[in-house]
Amino acid sequence: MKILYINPARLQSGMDAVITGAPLSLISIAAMVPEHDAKLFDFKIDKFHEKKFRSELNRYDAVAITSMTPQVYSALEIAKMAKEQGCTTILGGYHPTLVPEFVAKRDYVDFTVRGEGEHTFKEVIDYIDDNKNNVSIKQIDGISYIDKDGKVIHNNERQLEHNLDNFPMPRRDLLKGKLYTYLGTTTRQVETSRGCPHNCKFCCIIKMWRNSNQPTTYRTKSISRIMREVYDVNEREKPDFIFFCEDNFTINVKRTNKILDTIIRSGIHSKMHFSCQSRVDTLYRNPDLIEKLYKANFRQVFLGIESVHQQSLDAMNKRNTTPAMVKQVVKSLRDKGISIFGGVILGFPGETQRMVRQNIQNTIDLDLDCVQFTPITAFPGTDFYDEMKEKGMITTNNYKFYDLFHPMMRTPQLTSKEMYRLVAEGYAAFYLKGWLIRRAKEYLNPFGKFNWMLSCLGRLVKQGVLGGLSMFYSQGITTKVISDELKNKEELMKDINISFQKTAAEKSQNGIEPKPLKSEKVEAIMEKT
Ligand code: B12
Ligand code: SF4
Repeated sequence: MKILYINPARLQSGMDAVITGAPLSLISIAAMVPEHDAKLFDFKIDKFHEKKFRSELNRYDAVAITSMTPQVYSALEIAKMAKEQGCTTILGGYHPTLVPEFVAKRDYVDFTVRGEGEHTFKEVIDYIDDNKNNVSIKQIDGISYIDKDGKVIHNNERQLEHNLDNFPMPRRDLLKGKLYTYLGTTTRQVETSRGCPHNCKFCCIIKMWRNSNQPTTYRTKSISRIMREVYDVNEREKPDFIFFCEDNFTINVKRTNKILDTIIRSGIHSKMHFSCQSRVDTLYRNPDLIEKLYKANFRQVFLGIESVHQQSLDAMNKRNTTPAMVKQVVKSLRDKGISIFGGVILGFPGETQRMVRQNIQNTIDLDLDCVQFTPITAFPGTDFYDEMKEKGMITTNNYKFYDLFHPMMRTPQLTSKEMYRLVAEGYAAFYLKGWLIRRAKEYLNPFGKFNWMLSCLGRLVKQGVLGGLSMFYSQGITTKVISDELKNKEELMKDINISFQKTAAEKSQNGIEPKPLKSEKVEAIMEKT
């Protein structure tokens, strides 16, 4: 059989302007059916001409399309086109998992795959391919489809694979010739674990990687498997960076240390840089980890900073994080020459316009290398979404706007229009008021801590700076949108400074220690097993 794997269109706004990540989802499921012909069409990279694309579709028996929530209309459009050209259509990924009905009810989608894709995809392909195993469609766990009476059927859920090492290596050969970049650097993703033991209010990871009879699921690959993947990427593609792409690479500190030690011992870190996503509380409690990350040539860390307001952090279920910890961790990382891409959530319920502006100003003061300001977003399929819907806070059902750039909800304090204005204000104040000069001074200094940037500076400027700026201008983001309130820093931050210092002082005076992390309990459990 011939299978075309499809990554849907680029988004107009948000991170897509500065990052083009390879679809690890598609190359992971493709690895499960190596006996079938495979090709990857990536709308973010490959040129699209409808006529040509349709005639290309004629050559395939099946298409496998991935979709996050804001891409879902594009994914459905492609599925419709593929069906018209006679292909069997299979859709999977975040949105089909979180809101399966939305996808499965379309008569041009043959199979909607929910949750972990590998085993389900293989069974679907075997089923389409003359049903060699002679199973009934009802026996394929993890799919939704329309039955012959026109009813949407959701089969039993697919249990997660216990041992991630049992999955074959992703089909990286399918990425050949496509230029995937993060802020201009050639970057490839490697996934070392799935799931997360935390429970941040706004996050959909927990719903994605979970057996419904368990509160949480966290699974890891073995270190030898991770190293095989690192070597495979290096040999094939020699990227500037490998990005350990799971949302929290440092969940289990002992395991993270082992991975870093192995990387250092192997010497592979002299061939490329690494980056990962981590949490402030983990790095705060484990400063040695920052040292070791640096030694292993990690030069970029994605951190969820979220808010300068403790009340928001608490309400987000990030009670273990304080603004003082954020400040400390950011300083420690940057002092070493590790750049930080921070995620900051604007307008969490309870935050007024003034509080949001304080959050923006605090982000500027932290002097992060890059920031993504996200209007508080409730992804459909999460408990947070249900709660916000019940309270009448959801302002649009158009998933196009669920892109972490446009607001999709309001709060008791902010309308969605005000929220959008604040996002624009945040980006303008952060990036258009001296950021470029500050960064250039650091990155262009051949003797400075960030001199590792020099090798990819041209591409960084082209994609990271010019791509980002042109996205801002296309969205009407200029310095004109910065409010007088944000311009008057002293007045704006006067109460923040007090509570900021108070938090730190309180902690040292009272000797208050943050509560043990749930992840540390998980570590203890994992050590025993
Ligand atoms: C790396 C990453 C990116 C990269 C690369 C994206 C890419 N092309 O894959 C970049 C930085 C570009 C990115 C951008 C965005 N991202 Co992103 N990203 C991730 C991250 C951290 C890892 C994704 C990954 O590779 N996982 C590993 C693979 C193997 O898992 P997977 O993709 O889920 O695929 C499995 C299953 O879903 C399923 N499956 C998936 N597709 C298909 C298709 C078929 C046919 C089948 C059968 C099965 C199947 O099988 C796979 C194997 O089990 C996830 C969080 C996470 N931990 O997953 C967020 C995440 C997916 N991103 C998210 C979002 C919102 C975005 C942005 C909208 C943010 C923004 N405003 O810029 C953009 C959208 C970009 C776009 N147009 O594609 C959300 C999605 C939420 C949602 N409900 O859709 C997540 C979950 C982050 C979060 N915590 O909220 N992202
Ligand atoms: S730590 Fe990251 S992945 Fe885990 S629940 Fe929080 S936001 Fe989601």
